[in-house]
Amino acid sequence: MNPKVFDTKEVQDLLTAATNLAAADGNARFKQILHRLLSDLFKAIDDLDITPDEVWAGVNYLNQLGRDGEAALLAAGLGLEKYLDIRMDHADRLAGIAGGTPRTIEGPLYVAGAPLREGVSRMDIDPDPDAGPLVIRGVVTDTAGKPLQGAVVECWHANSKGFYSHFDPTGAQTAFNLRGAVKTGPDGRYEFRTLMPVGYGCPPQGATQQLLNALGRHGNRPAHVHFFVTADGHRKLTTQFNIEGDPLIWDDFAYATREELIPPVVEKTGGSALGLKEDSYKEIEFDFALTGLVQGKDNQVVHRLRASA
Ligand code: MBD
Ligand code: FE
Repeated sequence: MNPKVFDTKEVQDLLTAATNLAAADGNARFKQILHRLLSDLFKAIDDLDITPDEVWAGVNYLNQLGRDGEAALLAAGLGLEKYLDIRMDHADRLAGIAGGTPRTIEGPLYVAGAPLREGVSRMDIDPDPDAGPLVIRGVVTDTAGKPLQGAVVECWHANSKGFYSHFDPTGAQTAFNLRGAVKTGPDGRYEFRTLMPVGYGCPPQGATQQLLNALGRHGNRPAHVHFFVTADGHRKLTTQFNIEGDPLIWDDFAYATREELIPPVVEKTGGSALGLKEDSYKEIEFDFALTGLVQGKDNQVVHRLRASA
């Protein structure tokens, strides 16, 4: 038995009533979106003969997802966040915007409020015996290669366990460990002195991993470092780079890897003079090129709920 009722007047009237589509009250944009999404859900139930048990399993899953606070994590894992990037990339292509450092997803683990330093920031506050020193440095430019003074580079990444401060399930990290912000001088240069991160894994008991298990997927990311880069007169860049050589580099559960975002890791000595925990350290040079405003506006600023400390 697979009753087809979606196209009946009764069901279409129900969708119109549930989203208050015929009335002037409420938010018109919200009503339009919800009507479409609810219609697509109803249609899928009809087409796939989704059972009541399956519907209630899904409803219950949403409750669990909320209790776990993982809706934004699931959005990354389902490729929804990557999809928004694909659309912004395409919008840029259509607008003839080129030459900037490629964007990639923000992810759910940014925390606002890291102390802003001039030129250089030491990001590792807590000891992490399993992580070696890492220097990340480069220059912020416009798309013509001109260094940008007064640009702000924000950086955040995981520790040697793949955990981020503020979200660490072991409670081991202090506020803003492995989180930094630097303002560039006239040379446009920024530098972060930190520790080598390890890839993130979804909480094994969480709702996101539960869903991934049902898909036969893992919930891991290769080692990576996140950035926001802002400068007057330019669009905010949200990006990451990957640590080259990570076995998961092309098997990221959040689909954030891009060819242009895998800089070489170089072995260096002289870390003691920089105050690093060992004289031997790794260095990643990574320059950021920012695109200009579009008709005077930053059309790629994303508003979303973010943690702050
Ligand atoms: C991360 O560290 C991350 O960057 C993303 C996108 C999702 C989960 C954890
Ligand atoms: Fe991350």
